[in-house]
Amino acid sequence: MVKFNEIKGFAFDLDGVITDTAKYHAQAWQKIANQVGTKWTPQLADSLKGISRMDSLEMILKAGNHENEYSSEEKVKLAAQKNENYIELIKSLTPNDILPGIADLIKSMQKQHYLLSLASVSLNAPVIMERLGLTEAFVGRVDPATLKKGKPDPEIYIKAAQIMNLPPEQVIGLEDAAAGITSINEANETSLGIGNSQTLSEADLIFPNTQAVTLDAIAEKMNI
Ligand code: B16
Ligand code: MG
Repeated sequence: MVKFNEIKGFAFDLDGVITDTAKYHAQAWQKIANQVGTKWTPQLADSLKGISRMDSLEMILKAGNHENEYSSEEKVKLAAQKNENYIELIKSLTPNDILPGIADLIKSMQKQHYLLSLASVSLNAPVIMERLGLTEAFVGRVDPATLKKGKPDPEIYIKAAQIMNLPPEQVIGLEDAAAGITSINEANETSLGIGNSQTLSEADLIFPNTQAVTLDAIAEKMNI
């Protein structure tokens, strides 16, 4: 693992790291699952974290063996319907919805002149970042519409480093989902996982929750 003093930038996942939009994604998808007749389970909800909208729909259909029952057009309509449900739910987001410790972490990074970029596959990321009051803190974000492949492919984290003009070795990627950790590792960045140490066992650094992530704690883990 690289030493902490080589790090110059951080690439943030959004859902599960900066804010808990997962609960809104789950609510919105549950309606679609009911509609297509797929049983909604916490495991299914978990497996959709970090997965793009259309890929999530495919997984929901597959979980109920309905993958061959819908045309491409019908799938696009179902995904659009999910997004309408979701947009309704995120209307009430405010800076109070930033996960514990993350606003302070971002402030301390800015103070120490680290660069920050956003590596979210969510097409709704710009409006969410605006509502959280965080847009200005980031030098930029990867536009998920430009990606050939979503997480776990490394493309999104490679682009997140390029946005900061940094080589991947100087970047730490922060993620709550296993697919995201794989993406960071394959991009040759240092992976920081937030959550369950079993699910995130591939991460270079693991923190149990967002509150535990501070620059000091990261430095301590990397310099041993
Ligand atoms: P949208 P992340 C991901 O966000 C979510 O974890 C995932 O559940 C969602 O399906 C995906 O964004 C796409 O979101 O429908 O808004 O484009 O973790 O990459 O920040
Ligand atoms: Mg996430």
